[in-house]
Amino acid sequence: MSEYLPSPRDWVKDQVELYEGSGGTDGLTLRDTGLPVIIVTNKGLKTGAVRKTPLMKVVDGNSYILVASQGGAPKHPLWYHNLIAEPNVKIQDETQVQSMRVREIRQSAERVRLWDIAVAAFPPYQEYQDKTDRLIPVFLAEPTS
Ligand code: F42
Repeated sequence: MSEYLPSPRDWVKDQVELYEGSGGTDGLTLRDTGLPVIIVTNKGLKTGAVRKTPLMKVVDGNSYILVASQGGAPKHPLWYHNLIAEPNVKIQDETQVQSMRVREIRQSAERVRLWDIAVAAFPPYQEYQDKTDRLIPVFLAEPTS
C-alpha cells in the first residue's frame, strides 16, 4: 500500500479527513452549499502516492460524472493527469466505497449530455467554463464490479 499524501490545500485536506474519518457521515457537502461531495482515491502520476480528491457528486445512472473544473483556473487540476495515467480509482459516496474505472468523454454529443447533467447538479460549473479558455474535462466513472 502506497503512502497517502494529503492535498496541500487545508480546506480540501480537512474535508477528506472529516468525510473519511466519520465513515461517510459528516463533511458530505461543499462548504455551506448543502451540495453533496464524493471522495475519489487515485494514484499520483509522479509520486505513485495515494491521492484523495473531493469532487461534486454528479450521478448518471450507476456512474459518476467527474468535472475537472478547478474553479475555472487556466490549467487542468493535477488529478486530471493522474486519472488519465491510472483510470482505476475508488469512489466514496457517503458510507459506500466502490472500485470504479474512469474515462474522459471527448465525443461531443455525449460530453454535452454529461455536461448538462453536471451543470444542473452544480450550476457554478458553467461560470467556471465561461471564465476559462480551456475546455473543462469531463470523466465518466463506471463500476468495475
Ligand atoms: N475540484 C474540481 O476540479 N471539481 C470539483 O467538482 C471539485 C469539488 C470539490 C468539492 C469539495 C472540495 O473539498 C474540493 C473540491 N474540488 C473540486 C477541489 C479538488 O478536490 C482539488 O483540490 C482541485 O481540483 C485541485 O486539484 P489538484 O490535483 O491540482 O490539487 C493540487 C492542489 C494538489 O493536490 N497538488 C499536490 C501537491 O502536492 O502540490 C500534488 C497532487 C498530485 O496529484 N501530484 C501527482 C503525484 O504524482 O502525486 C503529480 C501530478 C502531476 O502531473 O504533476
